[in-house]
Amino acid sequence: MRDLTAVKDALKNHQIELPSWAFGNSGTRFKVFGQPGVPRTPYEKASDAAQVHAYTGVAPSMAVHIPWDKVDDYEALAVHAKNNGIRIGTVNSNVFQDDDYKLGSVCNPDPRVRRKALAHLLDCVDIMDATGSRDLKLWFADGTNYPGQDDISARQDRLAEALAAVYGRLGPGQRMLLEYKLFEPSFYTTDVPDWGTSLLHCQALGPRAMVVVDTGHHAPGVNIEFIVALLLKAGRLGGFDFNSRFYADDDLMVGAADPFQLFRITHEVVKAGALAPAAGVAYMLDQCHNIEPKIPAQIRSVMNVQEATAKALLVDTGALGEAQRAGDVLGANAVLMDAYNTDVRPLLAGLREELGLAPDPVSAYLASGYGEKIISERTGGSPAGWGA
Ligand code: PSV
Ligand code: MN
Repeated sequence: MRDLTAVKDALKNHQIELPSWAFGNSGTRFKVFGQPGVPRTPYEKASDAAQVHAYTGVAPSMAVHIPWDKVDDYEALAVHAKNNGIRIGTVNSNVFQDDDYKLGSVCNPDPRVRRKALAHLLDCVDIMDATGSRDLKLWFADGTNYPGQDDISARQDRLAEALAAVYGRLGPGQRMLLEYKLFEPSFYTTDVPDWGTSLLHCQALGPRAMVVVDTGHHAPGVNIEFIVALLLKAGRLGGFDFNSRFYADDDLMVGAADPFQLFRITHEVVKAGALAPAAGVAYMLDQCHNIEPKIPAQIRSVMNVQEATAKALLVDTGALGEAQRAGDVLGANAVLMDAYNTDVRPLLAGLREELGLAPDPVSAYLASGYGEKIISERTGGSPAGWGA
């Protein structure tokens, strides 16, 4: 696509979802460095997420993680989000932070623990009903550390049984997104380690079960855009958890470690016509900001996704197809690289001005005084963080 008006229209319609947990304190297993002014409640997280949308114009929803974002009244949380100009998006389940889950959650050999985990997943669908969320995102820490520890195949049966129960509970228009992860916290087997496992389960369930690609959940060197292309062809790409990795599940800002990979991924999405919200691919961030200020880091991340997407939209598909059909290896590669090497920052600055926004969202946010305001206002209470 090279028609600039069409490129801008596509970018205006593109929506990126923010994770509530990006606004709370986070760290590594070595240390959590607390930051001043972080939210103490899910309501304050939504207020911070709304700032990101206010300055970028393309981040109108915030995903929640249960129980980190447990509140008494989810409808009230949805109303608060709406009053701040955003909505509550994907509901993420959490069956990995309870002593009962030491040997797994829905794959646990103990039926009592499996029932407890399933009850949580069903509660998450109740929350979706209250918030009006479309997607339930499932990630399981389940797996084993030692050969022989448990029966690999029986664990798959337990997983399938739980997934079927949750799928059966979904309301009209609701979807289930199944995320995979190569390893961690389990190191010998992981029960959903890759896109193939996730896809097999989704296909057994039905069309509203889809795969989530977290860009940090692969072995080094894996060609993620290939996975994306195949899932799109199968109609099973439910969404992304975007972040950057150098080594493992680093959760750094998307587009920071490898902006070229992000471009290659977005190129596959654009080619498949899957950018617009109606295509049903959820573009979510799954990040933690351990040492950098959180709201500007989310703004920067949204801009990184936008830049990669703009470049993908600028690929001259006609010339690319021609070069590919002619077997012109260097010509085809040059067409792609021309788009990647285009400086899209002026295009995006112009786009923001058309939307009535400041051309540079980070400096506009920093000049707004919001950061100072939350530091002075959020004094009592406990700052939110993992498990809070
Ligand atoms: C697991 O590493 C994961 O990517 C899942 O999406 C979790 O829900 C999320 O991280 C928690 O940060
Ligand atoms: Mn994730």
